[in-house]
Amino acid sequence: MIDPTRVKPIVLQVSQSDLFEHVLNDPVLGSSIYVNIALAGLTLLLFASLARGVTDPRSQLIIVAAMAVSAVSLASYTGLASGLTISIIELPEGHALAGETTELAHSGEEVEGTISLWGRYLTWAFSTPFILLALGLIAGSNLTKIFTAIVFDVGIMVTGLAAALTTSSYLLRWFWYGISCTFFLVVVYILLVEWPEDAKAAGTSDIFDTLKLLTVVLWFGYTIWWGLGNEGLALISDPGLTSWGYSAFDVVAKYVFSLLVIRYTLNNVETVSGGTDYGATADVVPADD
Ligand code: RET
Repeated sequence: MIDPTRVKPIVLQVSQSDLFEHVLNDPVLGSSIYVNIALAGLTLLLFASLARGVTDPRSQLIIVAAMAVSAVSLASYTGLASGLTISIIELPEGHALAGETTELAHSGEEVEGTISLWGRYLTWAFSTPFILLALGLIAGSNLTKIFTAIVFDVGIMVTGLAAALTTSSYLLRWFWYGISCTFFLVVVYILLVEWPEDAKAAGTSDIFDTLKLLTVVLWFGYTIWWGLGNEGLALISDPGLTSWGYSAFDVVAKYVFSLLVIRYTLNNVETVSGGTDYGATADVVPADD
């Protein structure tokens, strides 16, 4: 006979506090989030102190773009840590984790469904445009190409969010993924074909080629990781490990990237500069203090 005291209760509803407590009590999942909150905060302070003396408006714009990546990241990971941008979702039939339950780390209760850190994809729609803005400015590219890269980039993230949250059909999850990858190819084309030409003309090829390589390799990494992780084929089925993969990519794609951008800008203000009236909206040159 089944001993009723040993059967774990299945709860149907989880609250935001449950998800907050779950993250807090799951060391792998929790650390993948908390480490990034700390890094985002520290890099923000570091970048602000490094950039204190910069007065050239175009250099400032590049630095602000790089700093905005850390600022969005701080908000993004805080959303995940608080349980605000996490849900338990029931994956559709056909998915390797369909019918799975999740044991809540703080209470031991079982919930039907698996955990989705969907806030990641949402906030990438706000952080990655700043990465592309910094890259496009360093390459000396024009507004049309920067705008195109950013529009398709936001498209990648929003359709990626849709892929993660679609629970009605397994096929449709991959259909969204396919749309997202198609948008990604547009961004890859700009990064590998358009901007290197612009960077050559701007005399910034050295740094641009390094940043381009770092970005393309890591961005493919995110794309493949989604396919392998708990939301895709679930070859890596643990949400904590899947989350750590993204967190590790983030360290290089955001913080190392921004550090390289800011260091280059600080050391090459003359190359990067567009003059003191860059971006001015009137004929009067604004004061820089
Ligand atoms: C998803 C899944 C759907 C297909 C593709 C993806 C690509 C994501 C990328 C993310 C980059 C994130 C960065 C974050 C830094 O803040 C959404 C995983 C193509 C490229 C750089």
